[in-house]
Amino acid sequence: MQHYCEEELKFCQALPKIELHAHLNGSLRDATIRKLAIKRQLDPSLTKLIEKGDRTLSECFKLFDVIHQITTDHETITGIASEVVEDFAADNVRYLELRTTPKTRSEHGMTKRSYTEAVLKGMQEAQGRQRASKGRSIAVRLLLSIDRREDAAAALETVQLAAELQSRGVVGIDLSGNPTLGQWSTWEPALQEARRQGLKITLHAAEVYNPAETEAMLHFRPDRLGHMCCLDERLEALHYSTGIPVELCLSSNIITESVASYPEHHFHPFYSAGHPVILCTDDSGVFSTSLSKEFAIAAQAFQFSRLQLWQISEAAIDHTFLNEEEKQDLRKEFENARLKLQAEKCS
Ligand code: 6MZ
Repeated sequence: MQHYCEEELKFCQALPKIELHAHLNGSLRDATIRKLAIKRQLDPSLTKLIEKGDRTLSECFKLFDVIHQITTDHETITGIASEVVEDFAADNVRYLELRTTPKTRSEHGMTKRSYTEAVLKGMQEAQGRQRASKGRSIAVRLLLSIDRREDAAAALETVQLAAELQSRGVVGIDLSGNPTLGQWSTWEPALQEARRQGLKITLHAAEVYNPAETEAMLHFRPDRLGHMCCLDERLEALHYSTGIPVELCLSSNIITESVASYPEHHFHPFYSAGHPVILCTDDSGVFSTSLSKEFAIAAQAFQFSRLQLWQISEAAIDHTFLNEEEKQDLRKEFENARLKLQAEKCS
């Protein structure tokens, strides 16, 4: 069943957009995954997992482990980073904060640093091609993710790497991974260090019901939160009182069954309460979506007008991890896009 209308999708494609929650290895094109699976002679039983369809949250994490088996070397990492940036640019995303978990793979001579440099290389190549083709420009920054399977030392290594690479476009730290694993106390010291180093912080929170952890995360006061699906009344009130912006991913939460249906998604109550919300894709490849589709789905589920869609898109600029001057540049870009669309309508 399609949860959006084609006419609205066209409008959403024309809308300039900001993507703030996209995982690199979750954003791979289907065709790329298949090609890499063949090249790496992936076990056919694992290939089955790649076939699209609804998948629970735990199946999703199994799928990420499979994708990680086929995106192992530096060249592939650079290639997928470049392709993902191009896909967001083609969807009229003007600013992308891509996130990825730095990986150590001794068999490929890969360290967390060399992995991250391979990603940065791919991002730069795509941006260079975009500028050369005089296509739509896309600005990109990188967040380094701590996987919940990692211990305190590994988390700190990622934070130190991010701090060293700030001048190369790394702007923050994300905490993600299977929400049923690990303990908040393991990563908190590394996240405190990230804050001391001037990095921004976003946390996957309440993707499953875990009130003690969600409360600790809210008290930590990250710059942004992701998901916030499973809150009781007390936590919801605490969350509202913090004013921390939330990255919300409709398709991801529905497909993984964290939320029952689109109209019941918490995007709408958060938005209606005036709490800052940002529409994001999460894993556009794994969930067969795009940011334009997420906007079109929101339009249908919550009966948003085109003006509201535009306002939601533009408001995301405030919540990027850019400095004030860079945010101002993006606002100007949105204004130019608005004038261009109006002129096209009148001609
Ligand atoms: C939590 C998620 C996620 O880092 O290898 N990831 N973590 N919840 C989600 N909701 C569905 N989707 C993706 O990209 C894949 C990794 O991102 C995290 C997981 O740790 C996954 O292994 P990278 O580029």
